[in-house]
Amino acid sequence: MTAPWWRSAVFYQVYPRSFAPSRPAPTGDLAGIEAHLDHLSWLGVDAVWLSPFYPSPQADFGYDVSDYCDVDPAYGDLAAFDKLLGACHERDLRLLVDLVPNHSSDRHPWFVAARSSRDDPKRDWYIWRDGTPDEPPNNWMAAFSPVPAWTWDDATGQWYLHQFLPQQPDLNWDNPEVVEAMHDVMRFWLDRGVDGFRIDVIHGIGKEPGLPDDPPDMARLPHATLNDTARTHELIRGMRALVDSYPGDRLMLGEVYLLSTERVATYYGEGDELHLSFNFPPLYTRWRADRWRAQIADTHRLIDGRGAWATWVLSNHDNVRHRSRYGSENRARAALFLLLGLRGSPVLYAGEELGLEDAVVPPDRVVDPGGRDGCRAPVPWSAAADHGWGVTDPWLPWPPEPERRNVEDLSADTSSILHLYRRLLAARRASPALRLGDFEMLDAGPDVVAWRRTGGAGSGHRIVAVNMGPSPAALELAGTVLVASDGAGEGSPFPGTLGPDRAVLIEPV
Ligand code: TEU
Repeated sequence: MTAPWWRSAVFYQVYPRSFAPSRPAPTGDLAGIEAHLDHLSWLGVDAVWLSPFYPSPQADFGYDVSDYCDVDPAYGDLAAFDKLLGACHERDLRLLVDLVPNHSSDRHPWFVAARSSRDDPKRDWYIWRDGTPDEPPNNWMAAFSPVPAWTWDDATGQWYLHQFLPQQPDLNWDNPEVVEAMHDVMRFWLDRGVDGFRIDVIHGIGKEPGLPDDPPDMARLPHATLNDTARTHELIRGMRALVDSYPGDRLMLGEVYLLSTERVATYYGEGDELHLSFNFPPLYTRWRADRWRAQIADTHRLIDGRGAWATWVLSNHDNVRHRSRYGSENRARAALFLLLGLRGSPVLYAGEELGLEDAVVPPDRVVDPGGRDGCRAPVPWSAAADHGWGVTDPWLPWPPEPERRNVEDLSADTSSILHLYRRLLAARRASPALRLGDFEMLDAGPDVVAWRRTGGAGSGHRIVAVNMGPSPAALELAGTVLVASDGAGEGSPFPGTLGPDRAVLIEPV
C-alpha cells in the first residue's frame, strides 16, 4: 500500500495578510500568493496551508470568521480563491484551508441572531449561562489576557462563553444544527477542490458536560490549553467520516494546543480522527540536545507508537520565530535538519527560509491582542525600499535586515539559508528513507542529537546529526556529506567532526 501524500509532504504555512500583495497595498491578498507560487515550487515544498482569508472584522486577524464560505474583500473573492487553487494544483502543490470551528466572530449572522433574544432559534448555537453580572458561571479563563472566558450580555441577561476574545464566541457543538452547519462549511470547500483543512483549536469544540471548573492550580491558564474531553473525539470522528467520503486523501491537520504529546496523541483516535496533529511541546523546547532527545523519544513512543504520523513545526503565526528564539542563523540552519530529518511531516512557516527574525514592533504599532505581531511581519521579496510590496510601510513593520534577508537577494546567493532550505528539501524528496523510513536514535555524545533513517522501499539509509553544544563534536560516522548546514564539504566524506550549532545529512557507506 502506498502511503497517502501527506505522510511524505512538506507543508508551508502562508499568512495571507503578510505574504504578498498583488497591487501596492499594506496587506497581502490571494492574487499576491498566486503570483509568488513559483517561489514555493522552486523551494520544493508540497503543500500550502493558508491561514484564514474569510470575511472577518479582524479582531483576531481572520480567526474571527463572520462568513465561513466567502473571501474577505481585502484578500479578493471566491474567483480569486478558485484561481489560486487551480494554480497550486497546476504546480502539484496541495492546498489546505484553515477551518475555525470552535468559535465564530461576534459579527457572524449566527451570533448576531443568537444575541438578539433568548428566544431566537440561533440562541442555542452558542453557549449561554444564567447568572449575575458579577460572577461568571465558572473559573475558565480566556486566551491572550487574564480575563474570564465569559462575557455578560446585558441586553439578554446571560453570559456567553469565549475561550478566546469576547469577539470570538464559542459555538455550541452539542447542538446538532451547529454540527450540520460546520459540516456544510467543510463540504463547501471540499467541493471546490481543497486538499483538506488545518483545523483551528480542534480540541476545544467539545465541552465537558456541566462545564466544571478548571482545577485551582491550573485556573490561571487559558482554558483553551486545558479543554480535553471525550465529546470532542466523537465530533472529530464525524468530521473525519465526512472528509473520508471525498476522493483523493483529503486531509485533517488539527491544531491540538494541549502542551502534552501524550494528550495530543489521543486526537489521532484509532485511525478515525485526525490524520495529522500539530504537537507543540517540541516547538517550546530549548536548543539543548538532552531536551530534544527527550521530545523526540516522546513523539516516537506516543505518536509513532500508536501507528500514527507525527508533524514537526518550529515557527508559525502564533509564536516567536525559531530564528529569534534560538538566537542565531547557524542554529536556525541546523534546526532545519530536525524539521526535515525527523520522522513525520514538517510544517514550515513562510519567511523561515529567509532566516527571518521577528520584527521589532514599537508600542504604537501593536495590533494583535495576543502579542504575536513580531512573527507576522511582512515577507520581504526584494531589497528595494518597498521590498516588493509597492508600499514602504505595510500593516506591520518589516522584519530585521530586509535589505539583505529578502527572496531576491538570498536566491542570488547559493551560500544563503534560502539555498540550504532548497538543498535539504531536495535531498529529502530524493530519499524514501527520509520521507517515510524508520527512525533509530544514535548515541553521539551529550551535545549531539543524531539518528538514522532506514528503509522506505529501495533506498539507502540516511544519518542526520545536529550539534547543539558550544564546541566541535567528534563523531564516528562514515559516509558522504549530502547537505551541511553551513554548506561545508558537501559531496565529500564526513570529516569526523561537527562544529557547534552545525548539522549534517550523511549517506552512510
Ligand atoms: O491558536 C490557538 C492557541 O491556543 C493560541 O492562540 C495560543 O494560545 C497562543 O497563540 C500562544 O501564543 C489558534 C490560532 O492559531 C490563533 O492564531 C488564534 O488566535 C486562536 O486559535 C483563536 O482562533
